Amino acid sequence: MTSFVLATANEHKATEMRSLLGRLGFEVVERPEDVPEVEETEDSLEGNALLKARALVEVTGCAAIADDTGLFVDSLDGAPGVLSARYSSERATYESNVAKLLHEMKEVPDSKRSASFRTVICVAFPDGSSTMVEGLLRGTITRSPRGENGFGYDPVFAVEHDGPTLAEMTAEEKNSMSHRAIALLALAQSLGAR
Ligand code: ITT
Repeated sequence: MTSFVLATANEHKATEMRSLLGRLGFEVVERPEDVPEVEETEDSLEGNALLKARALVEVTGCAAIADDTGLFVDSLDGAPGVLSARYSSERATYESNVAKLLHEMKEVPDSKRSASFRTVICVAFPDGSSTMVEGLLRGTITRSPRGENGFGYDPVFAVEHDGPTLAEMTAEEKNSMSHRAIALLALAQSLGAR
């Protein structure tokens, strides 16, 4: 069984990845607690995913898997994008990021509220090689937060206009169609062909 050290320090992302990777037949090794958080200094999801995966390979000597995700809003020219975690400030919370997003979009009509979640998954191996895949989920930004599940921007992201937000879905429902699920399926296919 292929096993990876999980590079994320975000427990919400880690929970989704454990469940999705387990279903695809991968074994997940927990990130050692004493590994410092990697600063995301690159200006692309690909660059940051590679940084995070390589940092864990260096520390553990094992294959590592990292996810870098952003929300790209069309009417905001792709913002918050790569800066999704720190959109409202360096000490941002999920709530402050969502509040800033809704504020920036208050004049944007329903017909122009399209957005995408994009996840880049990178697996880095001890021999220096790496594999990168992506998953894209299109949807729209709602006018106010709805739902208690999920995390981050889930309460304001609906896949279908007037449909439930990702935070109104169960974990199983989100995992059956999310950007992260699509990326991990692509990873399983890519590693199968390796
Ligand atoms: P690590 O770098 O340690 O993995 P992070 O929280 O910085 O954790 P990202 O840079 O990948 O992770 O994600 C940026 C932000 O995007 C994250 O803090 C959330 O606010 C948001 N986000 C990521 N995945 C999401 C999802 O599935 N649903 C909603 N929001 C998400």
